Amino acid sequence: MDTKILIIGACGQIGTELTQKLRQIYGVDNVIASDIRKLNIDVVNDGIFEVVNALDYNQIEHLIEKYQITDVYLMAALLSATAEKNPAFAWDLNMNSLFHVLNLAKAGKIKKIYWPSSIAVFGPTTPRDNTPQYTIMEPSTVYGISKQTGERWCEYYHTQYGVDVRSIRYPGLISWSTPPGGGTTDYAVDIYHKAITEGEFTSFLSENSGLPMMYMDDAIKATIGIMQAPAEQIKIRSSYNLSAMSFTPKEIAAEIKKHFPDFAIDYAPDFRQKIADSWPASIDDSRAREDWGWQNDYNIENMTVEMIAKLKEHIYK
Ligand code: AKB
Repeated sequence: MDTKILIIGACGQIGTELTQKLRQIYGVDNVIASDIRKLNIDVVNDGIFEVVNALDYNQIEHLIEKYQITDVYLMAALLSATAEKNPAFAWDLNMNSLFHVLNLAKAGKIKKIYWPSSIAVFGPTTPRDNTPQYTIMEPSTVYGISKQTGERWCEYYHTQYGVDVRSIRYPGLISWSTPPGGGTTDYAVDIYHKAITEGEFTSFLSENSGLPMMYMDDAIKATIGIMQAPAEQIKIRSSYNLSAMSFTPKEIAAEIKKHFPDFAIDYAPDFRQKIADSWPASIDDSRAREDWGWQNDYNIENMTVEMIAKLKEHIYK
């Protein structure tokens, strides 16, 4: 049976780039993008698009039957900062959308699921540096609690019902083409825009607040890589640690200064500082490297070169 893909949450930060890449690989007719609303953006206009509420089991089931979907990428979620403002809805969306696709796979209606987890599964009692795959996990955000719980359910559905579900714990993601949506790591995208447009930036995290980060091209490569790997190579069915680089606001500002010597940064930490303080500063992703061959292409230097070049070429022409 040919691969037929449904992406739920296709208009979000990861969804937009993931959808375009999957369309290139599998063909426009084999990739169905969906989201809660229809925006006038490329991901909607360039291929098949359906409006779907990730909380509506029947709507998802209908799309799966209509298009004979084999693989679902469930990208709809409330991220860390937004979730703290609306914990009940965050819990509802992040958990029940996952249950819907897990149950559809259990019922034999789809073959494979991709579900994103996050470094937010870790908490203040987790070792902060080079955080291992298996360690203390006491998340203190509603987003982190939902992701950790989701991981447990993924592993449970795999062990008990044979569901082929695959997952990655994303670090902060940085992209020139899509804006982030309500996360604690969002400053690392905004800083590039402000460096070009204003020459200065106020960070909502303090200068030495180190966090794991990744360029979006690497995140897309990892997402498709884990989904294309033979099932027997995916030995962890909760979620894999994944890493590319780690930096503080001060370090990324220094990197940007290499390109804009007059760039200035100051710091005004807000409620997101507490969230950042509870997360790892760096991640040990050796299991992803060993099991299914993960390798990153980008570090802080080549990502910064590319971010500035692409923003100037496409956004601030
Ligand atoms: C967030 O900051 O909430 C996300 C994440 C690390 O999962 N970018």
